[in-house]
Amino acid sequence: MNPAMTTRDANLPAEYSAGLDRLSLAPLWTALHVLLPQERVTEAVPHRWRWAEMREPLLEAARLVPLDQAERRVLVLRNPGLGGAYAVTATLFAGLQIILPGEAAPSHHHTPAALRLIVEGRGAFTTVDGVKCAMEPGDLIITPPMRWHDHGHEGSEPVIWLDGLDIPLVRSFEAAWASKMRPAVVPATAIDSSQDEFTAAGVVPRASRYEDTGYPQVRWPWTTVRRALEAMAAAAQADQPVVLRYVNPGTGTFPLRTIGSEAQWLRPGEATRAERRTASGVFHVIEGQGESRIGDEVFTWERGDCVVAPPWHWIQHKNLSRSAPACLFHFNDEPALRALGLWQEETRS
Ligand code: 1HN
Repeated sequence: MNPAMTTRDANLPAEYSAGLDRLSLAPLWTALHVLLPQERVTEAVPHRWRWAEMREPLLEAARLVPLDQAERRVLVLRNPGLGGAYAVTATLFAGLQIILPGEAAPSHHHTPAALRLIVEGRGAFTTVDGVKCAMEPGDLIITPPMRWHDHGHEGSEPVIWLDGLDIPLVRSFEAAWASKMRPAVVPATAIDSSQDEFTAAGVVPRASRYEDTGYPQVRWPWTTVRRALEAMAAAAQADQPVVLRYVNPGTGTFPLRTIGSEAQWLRPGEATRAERRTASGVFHVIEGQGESRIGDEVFTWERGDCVVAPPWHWIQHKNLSRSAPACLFHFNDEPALRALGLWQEETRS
């Protein structure tokens, strides 16, 4: 916790201090150590949200709140250290969204970047600039800044996904803005058209049939990513972590400018070496059972759980199964930190 900021120097004449106040001026010397502490401090704390405790309240929200009224039916993961802010870390937002068969969440666009990681259910889709993206458990879909998007559902069971956005970061620039909602658009094709150009690693279309928005790929199916992780795990040395980064296939760099995403495969019994980074982020369990140490806290986890890691906390994961792999999805603010010259990482030897 930050100590309170003092703008008054008790050693100064009261009249002088009052004069500064009137001029909207303040001495820096009373606040410098708070603005620039000598150790990294975070108000965000490590925390875990259990899927087993979130699922019912989400289904209940779907019974209680009509989508016409909510527009987006989301329960927000609020970091207990951030004083009730709609934020999971100082820069990131996380929430779980539920949509029922036959519902349509209207179309809009906004300055914050967003991603979705599908947690449960089949038959829903997100339309990004007219491109229909099927939502299957474990899939990643991005909706980049200012790209129109809506959600629909043609299936027969509730669909729930994790939303990750950079809203707190964008709000700190006072740059958060969204268009008015419009009715959901009819996608350009009746079936998923997100996978017709980037279907294999190492090859890209010489000419795309899509408009160049800077975001050539918006959906990464879990079946593809899981297969890649499994192949990598089979070939990797036992002491090498098995982690894949989601990238823009045209540039090989982060698909969004502010939010990075990774998928990690933990072999049976594997424990990772502790790492710390200046990035903050959220881990989400796609499959398996294990535990993560974040700073001084240890959280056990299973499928659907979310764990938040504040910046510069030592992070270590363990797969507690002796026979099955575990898969973690992770999103973070690494691209934003890199762009600002603030990226740093360490691995404990
Ligand atoms: C938003 O637009 C979506 O489009 C989800 O599904 C979550 C959280 C805050 C602000 C906008 C969506 C959001 C959001």
